[in-house]
Amino acid sequence: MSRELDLRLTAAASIGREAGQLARELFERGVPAKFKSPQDYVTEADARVEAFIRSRLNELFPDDAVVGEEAGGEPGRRTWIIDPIDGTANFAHGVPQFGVSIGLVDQGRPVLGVVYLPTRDHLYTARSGGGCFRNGRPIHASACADPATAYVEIGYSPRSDRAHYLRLLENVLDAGILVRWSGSAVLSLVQVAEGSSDGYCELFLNPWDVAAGIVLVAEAGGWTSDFFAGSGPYGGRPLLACGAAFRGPMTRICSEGLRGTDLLDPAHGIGPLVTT
Ligand code: LIP
Repeated sequence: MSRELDLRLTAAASIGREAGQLARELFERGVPAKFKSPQDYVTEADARVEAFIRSRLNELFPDDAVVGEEAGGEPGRRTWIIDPIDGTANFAHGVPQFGVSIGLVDQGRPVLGVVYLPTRDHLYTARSGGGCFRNGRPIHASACADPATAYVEIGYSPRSDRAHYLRLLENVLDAGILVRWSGSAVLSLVQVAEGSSDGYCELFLNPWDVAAGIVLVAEAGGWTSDFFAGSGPYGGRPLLACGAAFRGPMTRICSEGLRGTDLLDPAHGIGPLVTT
């Protein structure tokens, strides 16, 4: 298995880098944006980059399933989950904060993650049990354990329940945490993996937003909620991610903010409530 994974990691890293170069060219050239629904952007670049990644994966690993944000797909025993451009709203506004994300889920468990941020030329790679790397150098999640010094990202899209989001935000602010939001789940997750932020929470995410990033965080010594708990969340779910030392405070603060909502149902992978 680890040989097969290593082979896939090498391939995904090279495909991710090439896909990111294409995304960057299209970003610099400028492509028109449309809306899939209010505030949910898509550009011609999303479809082109996804088609490129799909064709390369299909060519190299014809027995693996592929699920992507733009063209969908059916999961299989081993499934590549791809987000061609995460941070599309940033991309569409000329903000150079977006990334290509390629994850691999084997029998329901995420085992490999590659994220490439083309405007920074940062390539993040990890596979189960192998550590996490940025441009080939090991990276580690933060050691922060104190909310009063923590910097955390709280993501939002109109798919999140607004009342739940506001309660969560209020709780996090009350705890003294400094809150920011980059506009890209993938970017938020690599920041947790490299320790440039201490945590990240978003109430509604799709598997392509997180499949790669949660492997990066886990392999960097961080923690995430179990997004892939149960029988395959190919719909939206919440996600919590942070450095291992911040897991207690982060889950307590977020859980308190979400008390009384169905988001703490173990089926979502973030319950039960942690109070330590
Ligand atoms: C977006 C995420 C963002 C989240 C949005 C959306 P896209 O992905 O990165 O963090 O808030 O719901 O999923 O559309 O830019 O690939």
